Amino acid sequence: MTEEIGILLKGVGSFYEVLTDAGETITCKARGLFRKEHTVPTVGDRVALERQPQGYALLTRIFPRKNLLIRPPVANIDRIFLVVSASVPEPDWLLIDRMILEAKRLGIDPVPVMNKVDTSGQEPIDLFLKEYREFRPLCVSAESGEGLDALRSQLKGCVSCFAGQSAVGKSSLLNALFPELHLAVGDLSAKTERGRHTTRHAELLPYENGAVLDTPGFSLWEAEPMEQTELNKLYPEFAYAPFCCRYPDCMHDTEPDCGVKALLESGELTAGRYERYLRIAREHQQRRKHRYD
Ligand SMILES: Nc1nc2c(ncn2[C@@H]2O[C@H](COP(=O)(O)OP(=O)(O)O)[C@@H](O)[C@H]2O)c(=O)[nH]1
Ligand SMILES: [Mg+2]
Ligand SMILES: [Zn+2]
Repeated sequence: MTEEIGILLKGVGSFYEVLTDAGETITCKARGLFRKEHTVPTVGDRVALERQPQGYALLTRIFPRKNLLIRPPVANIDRIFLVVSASVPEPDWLLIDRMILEAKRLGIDPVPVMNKVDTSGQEPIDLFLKEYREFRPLCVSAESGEGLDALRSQLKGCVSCFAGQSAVGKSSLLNALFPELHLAVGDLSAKTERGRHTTRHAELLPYENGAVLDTPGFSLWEAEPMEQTELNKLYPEFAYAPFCCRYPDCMHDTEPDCGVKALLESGELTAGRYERYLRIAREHQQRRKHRYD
């Protein structure tokens, strides 16, 4: 039997739907061995399957995962859209900055998205574009359709998902991209969505050589404390410092000869992004100190 390779789109009971690299959707049953190995086939898994002369195809192998998110369970995410609102609710930028760091550590490409640009003036948009320019930020409106083509082009060829605070318009954006979804939107949807999560697992929607998770709702996942040198690498804008910091593990706080402080003084780095950075850096410093408590 020849093996075919594909991506696991969804699980329904003990059946799994796999989109093969040849573009066919095939319903499979899992090989009994997975249960013995305590391996749970997960949405997003790269899998091998073998068609059977009779009955369902068999899932025979799960390839090693690049990453695994647990709420909802999904493997091998390439890109995460971090959605904020241009008006209400007021963005929690600290949350966005933390999620950018966590995403990068997991090998996920974070793309900040400002939705509801139809409801705001230019000022919050300009600041957003400046602060997140290293992350190819997108400005969109689920309502007017503005910017959706740019968002669509970022969905191509990768496995992506949406995250962000409640009511920023994640469900509205998914509905705009996939009109057949009919996700509940608005105040009432908060409850509906929660109910939905308990009754049904997330699934991937195929989209132009890629796929999008139909369920937004990642909260912040727990981060291991980081070394300062690692944190420095996760701020791409620090690479533009006019000169290197005197210390390689510079926290860019009160140290002398700090290239990052020079960026701040020149206005290249905004006060907001810097202050949030410092707060995160101090937290990691504290957590490193108490790591073995
Ligand atoms: N004006 C405007 N309202 C929007 C936009 N996107 C979403 N909304 C509204 O914002 C509210 C929350 O949207 P929803 O998609 O449920 O947010 P979620 O909690 O992130 O999934 C709803 O009342 C939507 O109609 C937008 O682009 N413009
Ligand atoms: Mg929603
Ligand atoms: Zn420094």
